[in-house]
Amino acid sequence: MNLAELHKVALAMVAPGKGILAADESTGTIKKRFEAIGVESTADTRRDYRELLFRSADAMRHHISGVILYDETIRQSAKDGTPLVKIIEQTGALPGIKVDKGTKPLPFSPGEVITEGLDGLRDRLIEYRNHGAKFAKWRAVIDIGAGIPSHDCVNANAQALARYAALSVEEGIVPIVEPEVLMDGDHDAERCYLVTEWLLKSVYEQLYYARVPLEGTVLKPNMVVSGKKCATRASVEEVAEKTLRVLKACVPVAVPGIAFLSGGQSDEEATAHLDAINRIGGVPWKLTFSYGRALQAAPQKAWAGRPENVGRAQMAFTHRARMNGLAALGQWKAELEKKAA
Ligand code: 5MM
Repeated sequence: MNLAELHKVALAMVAPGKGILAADESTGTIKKRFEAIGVESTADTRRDYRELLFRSADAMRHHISGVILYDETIRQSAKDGTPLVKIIEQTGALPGIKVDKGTKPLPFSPGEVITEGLDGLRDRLIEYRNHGAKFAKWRAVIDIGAGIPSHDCVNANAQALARYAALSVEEGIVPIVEPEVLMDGDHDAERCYLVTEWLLKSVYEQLYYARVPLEGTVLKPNMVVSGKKCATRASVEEVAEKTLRVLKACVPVAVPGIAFLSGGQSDEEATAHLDAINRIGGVPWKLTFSYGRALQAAPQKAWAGRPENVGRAQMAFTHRARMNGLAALGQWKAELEKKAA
């Protein structure tokens, strides 16, 4: 493990005006996304779709620092035979890999899940490193509801994140640590704040026990938002203020950067929130995006599985990447969205 090298990679992942494209949908998730646009999910359609994203030269060169890939994608080649990893590298972005194996019900904890994938992880990390992965990602999922999350769920997921992060650092791969508090419930933003605070404090406690050097890691948290079914919506300013407050209370200064997930926010909400957070600023970390849905919903709709729509889909992706790149600098303006429309 070379910590200086890991730190350099972590800083490159949160470079000014750039963020991470989360394209690591598992086979089940991408099938759902494709169903919504009337596309059959096959190895070829998944390859074609992801190839169009990675070949969006403007977006990739100027606004995307790294791409999180799925196991299938890191092994795939483009139609012309070029490995997808190479296409990403040629744009100057870093290839990364999702290494968790998804969630399973947590025993004796109805409604709660634990992320699996630690068995054999060291060997898989070595294999992914040989495929070119510079960073990895593991996502823990915490739901808010009546009586949940439980202590067991928060603790078990924090411990798994720490084990994963330690193994990744040991193998010379920067771990993205992703503890996600879901926004599915009817809870308000204050409850989201309290659960996020509990989760982040537990994660950094476990990372400390696992001796993970934080300089070689990146945090991927949720923002502090109202649950989707909550009657009262926190304003953009409130989301920004609460998100910064919880990060300041929980995240050590040694962490080089924080790249938020979008978690089901609309495209424009995710951009507006990131922008408002960066306008307040005054924190020791770079704050950027690591969006899946908020970067891909528009290009997926524009593509709809048709080769003749590839250009339009690339324009839609480039627009969202540019908007979020500006938000990462606190320079986004709502008018820019209207102009593009
Ligand atoms: C790309 O979406 C990922 C989904 O993975 P699964 O198929 O295993 O559920 C997800 O982990 C993603 O990397 C992050 O949560 C960010 O995505 P969003 O859509 O929340 O920005």
